[in-house]
Amino acid sequence: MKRTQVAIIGGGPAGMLLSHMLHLDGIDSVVIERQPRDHVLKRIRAGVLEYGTVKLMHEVGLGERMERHAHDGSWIAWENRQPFLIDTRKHTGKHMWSFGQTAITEELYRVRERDGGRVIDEAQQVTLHDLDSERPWVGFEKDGEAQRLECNYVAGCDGQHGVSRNSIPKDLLRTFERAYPFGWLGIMSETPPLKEIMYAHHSRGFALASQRNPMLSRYYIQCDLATDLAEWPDERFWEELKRRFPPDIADRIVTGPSIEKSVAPLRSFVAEPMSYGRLFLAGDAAHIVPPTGAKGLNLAVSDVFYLHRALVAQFKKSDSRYLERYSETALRRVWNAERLSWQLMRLMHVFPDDDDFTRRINLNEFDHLQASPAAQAALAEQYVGMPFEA
Ligand code: RFL
Ligand code: PHB
Repeated sequence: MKRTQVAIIGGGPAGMLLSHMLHLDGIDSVVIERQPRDHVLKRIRAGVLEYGTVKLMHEVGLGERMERHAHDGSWIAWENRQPFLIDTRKHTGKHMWSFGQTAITEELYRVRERDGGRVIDEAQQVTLHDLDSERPWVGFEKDGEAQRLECNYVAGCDGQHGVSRNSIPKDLLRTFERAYPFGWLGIMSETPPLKEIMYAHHSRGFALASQRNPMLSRYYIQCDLATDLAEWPDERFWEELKRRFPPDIADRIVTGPSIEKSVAPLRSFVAEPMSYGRLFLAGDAAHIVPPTGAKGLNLAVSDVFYLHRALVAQFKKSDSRYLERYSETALRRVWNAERLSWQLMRLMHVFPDDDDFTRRINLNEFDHLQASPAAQAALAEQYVGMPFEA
């Protein structure tokens, strides 16, 4: 327990996928997670995955038996106008997947357990040391006892509020940020979802219809950041949701009791560089996208793809070139997703400072997208995800 090749901070999808992929190449890792296991397994988050994300998961033996649904893309609806499909299948030959993050996390924990992977749950006071030396180590407390784990490399996969990013000296880290002045109120309900995923703009605010399986729907509406859930009984949510979709679509929404309800704040954030000495950041630890482009988990997976390749080259061939270029390579894809998510945020939501000019520009952007196959193709290419770089 005292030593491993790669210490992975955070047992979310990024950390667990990295641990699994390293294991397939015979590289040892230990995952250090702050939360209890059932908390990690119950977290409800992503629902839409890129074609390349699911393809990679299959290549590493994951997801065959998991519930998933292919979609030709997602729809964009606009008050009083005809909706259109971001047709990824037509424009790129690739489809999108509905694939719940909860199921992915469960699958990752299942295979790591099967393969004897080491995951330390409920690790407290995690600290990173000597990252700029050849012998970094991780300190933490488990069951009240101080522990020390030595390693060759540290992977910082501990999400938005972890310790890894903050272990990089302040003067070496540059951050870029947009906070949005509203949130998403989301519910999960055991009702049959709409057939397709649909983003809707309305003068009352944004709404999204998504799904997890044929009897599990996921819906969101744009809400005030100060929203009090007690003021949002199910009936009020359904009524507001339906008002934001075109009437013929609203009529098809099947309502029922919610089994989960929460408010998610929305943020764009990037930290550069994504590495320092022997520490490499991956996933939400390095960047956050607002959920409009459905990119967060997809980016976590592409970071892991690049980081795994780099660590394998280092351990197996003493080739450090990929590690040296990791941050630069990962960031190209990150910024692409940041731009798309930000654009879709601007287009689809009602901002408090929107004036008539902005409203006309957004309306024109929708009309242009709806009428122009070239504009739809450009959107489809980004929505389905840029390919991983060689
Ligand atoms: P995670 O999932 O946050 O996992 C990080 C893990 O690190 C642990 N941790 C620590 N461990 C040790 N020591 C510490 N000091 C630690 N601090 C934290 C945490 O407990 C946790 O277990 O990050 P990771 O692995 O990078 O994965 C990122 C994704 O979870 C995230 O990007 C997505 O969920 C974003 N997202 C979506 N992504 C998509 O690709 N498609 C979607 O459709 C999509 N929808 C969404 C989303 C996120 C949402 N919310 C709530 C933010 C919808 C929503 C509403
Ligand atoms: C979801 O199903 O949770 C979901 C779908 C599409 C998004 C974001 C979240 O853009």
